[in-house]
Amino acid sequence: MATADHVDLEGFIAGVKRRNPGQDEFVQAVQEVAEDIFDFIQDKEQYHEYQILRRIAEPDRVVSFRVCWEDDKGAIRVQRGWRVQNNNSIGPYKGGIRFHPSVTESVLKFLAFEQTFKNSLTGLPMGGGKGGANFNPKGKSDHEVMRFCQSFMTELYRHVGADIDVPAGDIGVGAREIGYMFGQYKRITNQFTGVLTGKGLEFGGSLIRTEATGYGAVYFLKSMLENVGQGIEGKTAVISGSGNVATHAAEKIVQLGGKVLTLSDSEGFIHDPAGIDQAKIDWVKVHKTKRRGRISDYVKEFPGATFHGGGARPWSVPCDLALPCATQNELDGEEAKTLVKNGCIAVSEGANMPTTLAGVHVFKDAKILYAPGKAANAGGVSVSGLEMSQNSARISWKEEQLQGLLVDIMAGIHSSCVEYGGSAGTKHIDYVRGANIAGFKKVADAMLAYGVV
Ligand code: NDP
Ligand code: 2IT
Repeated sequence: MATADHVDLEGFIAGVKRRNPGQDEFVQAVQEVAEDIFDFIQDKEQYHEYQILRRIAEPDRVVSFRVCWEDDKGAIRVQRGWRVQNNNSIGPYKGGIRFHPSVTESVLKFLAFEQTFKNSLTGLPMGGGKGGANFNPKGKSDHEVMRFCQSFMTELYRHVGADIDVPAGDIGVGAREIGYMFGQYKRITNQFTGVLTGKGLEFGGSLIRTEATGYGAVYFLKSMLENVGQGIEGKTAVISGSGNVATHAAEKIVQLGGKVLTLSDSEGFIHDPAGIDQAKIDWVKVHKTKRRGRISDYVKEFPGATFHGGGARPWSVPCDLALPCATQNELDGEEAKTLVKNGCIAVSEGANMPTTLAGVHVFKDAKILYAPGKAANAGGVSVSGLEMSQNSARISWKEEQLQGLLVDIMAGIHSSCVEYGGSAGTKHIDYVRGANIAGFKKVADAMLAYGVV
């Protein structure tokens, strides 16, 4: 084989930018990973020779399709759908589906790229993928959402399968949407297989899948704190988002004796100095999923709280712990500095890439405990992997067993990060570096075994 072309980090990033014009989120995600991987592979010739990172940063394929549906007034609506199949070196493509007006090819490519490393970290056999559409479920009737989901699956079904690519939920895609999509897949193919995860318990879903991402992010936080002789009990937490991940992260913080001060949505955040306890979290869950309401309504129900509108984010509220659980780039460099200045000692990302590159560098430089999403929020996809196993075996595991497996998997990811993120002469763990390298290594070694494909 010809000698590899050893580009440096800057040259590599320039190439990624050139090949993906206007895809800022994708470039950001690749850059964050490349910063660590270039350092790690410096003296590992094979990874250069076989262009491993260059190949992981080029999705296996990106499928884009038209999704037509009819709204309740009889008007024809047209949306764009995608499935990005990033890498299946260690298992079938796996990753969620997002319905949100901000969805673009760049957003889904960044998510599929991140998912490849995240899924590798879980230790389960899953490759990386992500899909979605620029569809806004907010304000739509159930029947409109159903017709959209059916139309979306009418194209997607030919690209997915229990051993090919197994989607799940993400922003704007929860139990309702998964039900409609699974129903349509079954109708078209006449097959009852584990093609989606996050299914209802009546039709092949797994216990604790709903809770797994938020709970897992708190288990990871707990491991980081215990590693420095601390715990969650008595600590204050600021959380963004008020969806699946945020509410379950809040629930686990409360169960472990912490106090949750904030939740948010795209319109702003609520601050409840008395603490958002389990009864209040239950109210938020029902309000967001059943009534499809806004977080601002919280202050009408619980008058001790305040609402901060205009899209305000909660990072100025002093806290010990911060958990961004809404969306990408929701915590910038200035906000990261504010958190550190106010005494925040640990950040655990329930969302995918919620912190900008500038923010990541602030946390790294301040040497606080900082868990990137690909490690901290891997609990959700882990239980999805366990749902796939249960579906293949046509069996349902008990809750206790699944809770134990989730705890074990999150502890395993923490150990991997410590193994690759530690450095001689200091106790500090760089969890970003640890997650990037541990996630990369397994995928890279599988790719080396396959040769050039
Ligand atoms: P949900 O749809 O249940 O909730 C999303 C929450 O984030 C809502 O409160 C929403 O507010 C808010 N949000 C969405 N977009 C924006 C935005 N542009 N600006 C401000 N707030 C916004 O989604 P999830 O809880 O499932 O997902 C949250 C994050 O967690 C995402 O980054 C997702 O990729 C990640 N994740 C999810 C997993 C899962 O299992 N569900 C697994 C791993 C990661 P609003 O109602 O106003 O839109
Ligand atoms: O970002 C994620 O890990 C998810 N949205 C969950 C993916 C999954 O397949 O469960």
